[in-house]
Parts: sequence; structure tokens; C-alpha cells
Amino acid sequence: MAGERPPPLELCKAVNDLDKIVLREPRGCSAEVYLFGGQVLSWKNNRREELLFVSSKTAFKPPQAIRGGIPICFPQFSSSGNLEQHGFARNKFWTVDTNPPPLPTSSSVKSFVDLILKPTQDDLKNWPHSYEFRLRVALALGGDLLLTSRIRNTNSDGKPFSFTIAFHTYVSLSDISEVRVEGLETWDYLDNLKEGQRFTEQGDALTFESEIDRVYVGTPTKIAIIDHEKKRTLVMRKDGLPDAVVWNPWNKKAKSIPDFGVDDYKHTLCVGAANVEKPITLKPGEEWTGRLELSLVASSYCSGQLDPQKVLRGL
Ligand code: TA6
Repeated sequence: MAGERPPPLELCKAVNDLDKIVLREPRGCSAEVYLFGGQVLSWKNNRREELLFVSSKTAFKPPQAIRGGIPICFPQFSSSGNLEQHGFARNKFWTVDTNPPPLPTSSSVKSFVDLILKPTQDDLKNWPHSYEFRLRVALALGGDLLLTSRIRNTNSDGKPFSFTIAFHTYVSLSDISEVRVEGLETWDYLDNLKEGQRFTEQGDALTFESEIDRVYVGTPTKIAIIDHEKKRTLVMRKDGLPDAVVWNPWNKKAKSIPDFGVDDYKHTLCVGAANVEKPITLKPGEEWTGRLELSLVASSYCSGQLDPQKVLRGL
């Protein structure tokens, strides 16, 4: 795409009149980004299958966060600070960034949008730091989804700030009990169901039969989510985001979550590229960049065509 003018933005109205931008690529894949939350809420392959989960009970009523897609937890993951759960970025209206600083974009990118979040005077009372959070959401030929984040400290008082961050991706699944996650074997995790205690994952791929709420720390850059039934594997690549959140409330906890359908837990898993364990600190003028790339590999593990270990080792 370098040097090419991006196609005009397809800005349209969505649920409850919320603004969304639709990204398309020539083979029929698409993605939708809502200005509310700067949140990707749809990603479809060329067979128009939805790859992200959105709760059937989410209200689409700002400032309440939308449950589904890729919510951005910033500047605080979970309740690890004195801000609201998962910070405020997912509860804010982002705007289209019409003049972003240059960002090299691979030639395979067919459409993209730049969004920006900056604090209002009111926001500064809640979190007394000036920042610019730039988010480029891009769709490549063939449907790969790329999220590039740039966070700059624009404080004029010389003060640094620290933050944690997560792209809390809700993957759409056939059946959670049929899914494997590869790439986190033998890695350490902080277990949120056990007061954040640290454990080491066993040697085998993750499978799911009960509630899970963990942060895997310092993980490899590639994680594969294998859905046997849908014969597809979602490969997550991440840069500048050393950790990975894995969450499913299962049946009991799901009942206590108002905007989550009772059976929704069967059809989703949150696997979030994150920086949680060691907060990022930026001095004024400094900028942090993080990249998340989601791509789909057509056939699943069991068909033998795809061996996630080969994918994870980039073979
Ligand atoms: O990422 C895991 C987690 O922090 C869980 O503890 C659970 O609370 C989940 O996020 C969802 O959080 P939310 O605020 O969206 O209900």
C-alpha cells in the first residue's frame, strides 16, 4: 500500500446509531471498527463467516463497554490499579485520525483506518496524564487483521506515566470443549482464580473444561487457537505485548455477568495480547508501539495439513 492513497473510509451507522468504519479487501474479507471504544467488533473471512464473538446480550449503550470483538484495556488491565476495571479506553469515543505520523504499512494491506484517543480536561481529573493513543486497524489481502498501537506521553509537566494494556480478543468458537490453544505450553502464568499466584503450564496444549482466568507472562510471539469443528486455526502474532490473557467464565460465572448469554461461554474464548506483568513507563515525548496480527489458517490440526508447532516455529 506504500505510496498508494487508501480507499475512502466507509463510515456508517451501526447499532444504536453508533459510528463504525468498515474495512474490505478484494477477496471478500471485512472488518468493522466502532469509534466507541476504538473497538473491532467484526472480522469476517472470504466465506463471510464471523471470526469474533459479540455477546447476544451486550447493550451497545455507551459508556458501558461492549462485550465482544477486541476491547482495549488501557491504561489499566483488570483491577490492577485504582481506575475502573480494564481502564477507560473501551468506554470512550475515539476519533478518526486524519493526519497520523507516518507508519510503514506492508504492501499487502488493502484498507485501513487510523483512530486516536486523547484525554479531555475531564478525563485528566480521573487520570492526570496527557497522552495520544493512535490505533491503526488494517485489513490485508486475504483477510489478515493488523492492529498497530502507538502511545505517546504528551505531558507538559515533565511527568512520566505507567500503564498496562491488553487487546482482550473474544474469539468466536464452535464449541469451547473442542478447542486447543498452542504456544503457551510450559510457560508461567498468573492465576486470577488463585489470587494471582504464579504457576507453570504443563507440557501440553491448553484445552478447556472449566473457568479459566490467567495471564501468561513473557510468552512466545505466536499463539494458535485451533477449532477442530470449524476446521480452522486462528494464529495470533504479537510484538511489544509480551503477555497473553486467557479467559472463559464458564457456566457458573457466566450467569453472574449481565451482558453475557448463559450459553455464550461455549462459543468464545478470550485470548488477549497484553503487557500486564511489567507496566510500561513513558517519559514525556516517549512513544510505545505494540502490534497484534490475527490471521486465519484454513485447516485444523487434526487434518494433518496444519501442524501448529510448525506454524508457531514459523516453518
Ligand atoms: O481478562 C480477564 C478478566 O480480567 C476477568 O477477570 C474478567 O473480569 C474479564 O476480564 C472480563 O472483564 P469485564 O470487565 O469485561 O467484565
